[in-house]
Amino acid sequence: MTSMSADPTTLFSPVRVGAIECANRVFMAPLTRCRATPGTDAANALIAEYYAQRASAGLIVTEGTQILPSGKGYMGTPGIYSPEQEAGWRLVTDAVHAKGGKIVAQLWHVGAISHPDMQPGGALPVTASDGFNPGGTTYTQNGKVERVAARGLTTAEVKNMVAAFKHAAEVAKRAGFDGAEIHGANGYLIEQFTRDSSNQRTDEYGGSIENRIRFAVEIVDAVASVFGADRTGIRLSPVTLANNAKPDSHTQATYGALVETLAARKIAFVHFVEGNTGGARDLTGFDFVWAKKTLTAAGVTYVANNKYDRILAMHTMAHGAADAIAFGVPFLANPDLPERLRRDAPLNPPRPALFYSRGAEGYTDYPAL
Ligand code: 8OZ
Repeated sequence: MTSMSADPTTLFSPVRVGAIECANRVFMAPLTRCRATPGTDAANALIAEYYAQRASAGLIVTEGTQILPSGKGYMGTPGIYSPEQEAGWRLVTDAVHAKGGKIVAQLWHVGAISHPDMQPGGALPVTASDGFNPGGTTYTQNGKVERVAARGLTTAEVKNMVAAFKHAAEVAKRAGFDGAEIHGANGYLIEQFTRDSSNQRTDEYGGSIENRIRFAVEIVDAVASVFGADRTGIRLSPVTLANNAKPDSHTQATYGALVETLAARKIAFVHFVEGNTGGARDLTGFDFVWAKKTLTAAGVTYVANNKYDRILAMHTMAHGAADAIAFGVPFLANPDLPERLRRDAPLNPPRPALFYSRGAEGYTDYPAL
């Protein structure tokens, strides 16, 4: 063997993720692309073509899909709660499966990251605690707007939210997905509950670590009741500062307790943003090596993500520090990324101006080798 890319035991060997048989360990990370059909927020033929082009990924995690209208935070993101949306996702899963791929739906609620302009009835966005404002600006149908202070969910509403995640999982299952990834990362609703920097609740969903992780764990159990724990995963970003998220006061203790609970549940996988989402990997505060060992001991797949390139991915696999690597931006411009990495072929450069635009340009027009 003259090239690392020829080694079948690392990035290019099959892996079983819970009950999902994946042909290789080059996974496609969730990527927001804003191409849903206006009005219905449904996936469509163009989105199906985009994912089918990327079906050689060991596993595709879809872009974030809002579980409710109130979970939407950006123009053009797809939903996963209505019959039209179920039909749209069926186009996607059929197209990916026809090419031999595997695909899980990412279930998402943005919480306070939304804006009244995007909320049903112009209501305040919802979050863990009254008055939480992540700050910054967002784009709505009314242009660039400042974020506002969100409204804390009542205890009864939190339970309804867990039920809404379960409903979304049921839609995803009927639409033909191989499983679901719960979006527990990047400063969105679940992370707003997890961190004491955004959760000041006094009910059973706030205060102690056990209480703050309860929302995530109940959602995991709800989704697992639909798909089975062996087709349920979650994405976590213990140290991210995405969406202006402030660190938890005890990152290792909080996320460590969550990881131990997920290990005990024997879910299919935990997908880690190892650093600041889309940015620096040199943030400290969480022991990802410990997480890998803890999850591996329980038979839970560790999916690593954030700024991986070919060399870092191969090195990480060679050292047993991950079971699979999720690539985001590289997959966007390279539909055949696993083959390009295997051959050490050049990568198409991405066109950031078209990440969140509309239509096929910068979306389905990237050539394969
Ligand atoms: C980029 C733009 C909009 C949303 C995330 C779902 O950060 C996102 C997202 C990323 O998880």
